[in-house]
Amino acid sequence: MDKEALVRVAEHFFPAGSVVSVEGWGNGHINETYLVKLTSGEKMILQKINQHVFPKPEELMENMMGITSYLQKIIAEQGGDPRRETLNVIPELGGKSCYRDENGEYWRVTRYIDHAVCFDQVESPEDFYESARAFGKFQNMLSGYPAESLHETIERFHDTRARFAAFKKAVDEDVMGRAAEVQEEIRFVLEREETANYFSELLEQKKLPLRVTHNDTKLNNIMMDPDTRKGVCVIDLDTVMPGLAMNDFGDSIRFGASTAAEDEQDLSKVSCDMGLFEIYTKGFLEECREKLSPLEISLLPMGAKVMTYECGMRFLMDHLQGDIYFRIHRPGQNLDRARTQFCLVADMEKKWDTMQQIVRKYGGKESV
Ligand code: GN1
Ligand code: MG
Repeated sequence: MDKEALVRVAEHFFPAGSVVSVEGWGNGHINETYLVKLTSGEKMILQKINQHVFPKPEELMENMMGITSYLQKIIAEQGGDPRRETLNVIPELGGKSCYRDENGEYWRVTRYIDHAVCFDQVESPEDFYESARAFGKFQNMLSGYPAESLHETIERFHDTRARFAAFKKAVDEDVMGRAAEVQEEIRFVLEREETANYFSELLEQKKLPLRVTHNDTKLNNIMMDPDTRKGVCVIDLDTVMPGLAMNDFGDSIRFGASTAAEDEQDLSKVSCDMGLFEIYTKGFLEECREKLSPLEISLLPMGAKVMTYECGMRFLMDHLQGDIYFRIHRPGQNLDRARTQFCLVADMEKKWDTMQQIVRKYGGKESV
């Protein structure tokens, strides 16, 4: 989309003449994100919601308005800054939470958070610890939110068993003719069906509670203060829905405790760092331990494994289907991403006892 067209979109949120520039922003794989500068000197974030991924943008915005206003209230009560410590949605000039353009695309604006940065990789263990505290606090703050009022923005998002079935179908269909080249990776997924079923079975047995969870807790979905190095704001709220606490923990480990980038091609660089695993476990449990059951706490390592496995399966499935879901910047990038995830899963399997011990150490006395 050209710059003038983007400015015209932004002018549905701000008076004509007040938009100075609109430029591409951030590293998300799903929505299109832009930074808007205004004549007032203020900055805003403009996003086009990816409707292939989020087919009901209006429901998504209803969730987002509900969650952000709830969080703003709690943050203010706790003496924090509600304009900075959670997202603030700026409605379009007509008062709606988002703007639908003539092509049916949905756009939204949130206030830009000044003096805060996102990391694509952990720079120091302390940063990772602070991100754990921020996600743990997020879990804690939303523990009183009425989960039943939330729409499911992506159906069965972390239903790993359903994703396994979809994966098998994609392998059978092999629409791009790529399956023959990735037999080893396909086998890796198929050999671990019990990992795919693990949480689904416990949910069916009613042993696990559904909580309001973020569902996409990677390190770059949190903004940190570059001076104090503390977490400022949890962002990317599109997938906040009822889910499992272990998955929020696990997705953070998948991304942040890895010693390499998500799309690293040299797999000798990829492993799950136990020092980082420990520091994240400590920070996360310090903030939300009392909200979790002993069973949930004991399943945190399983959350890490399930989320990493699921994500690898999703990347591989997208590779097989022609890269229709995750944005790629070079051919084969989704396959590279899948390979790093499988490498991490295999590494976690080797380090399983250590992961369990670490969780027991921080899990409180009743943890199993
Ligand atoms: C996507 O939007 P982003 O880049 O924060 C994806 C996550 C994956 C992640 C992998 C809605 O997150 O589920 O774990 O990429 N989000 C959605 O990097 O599918
Ligand atoms: Mg993101």
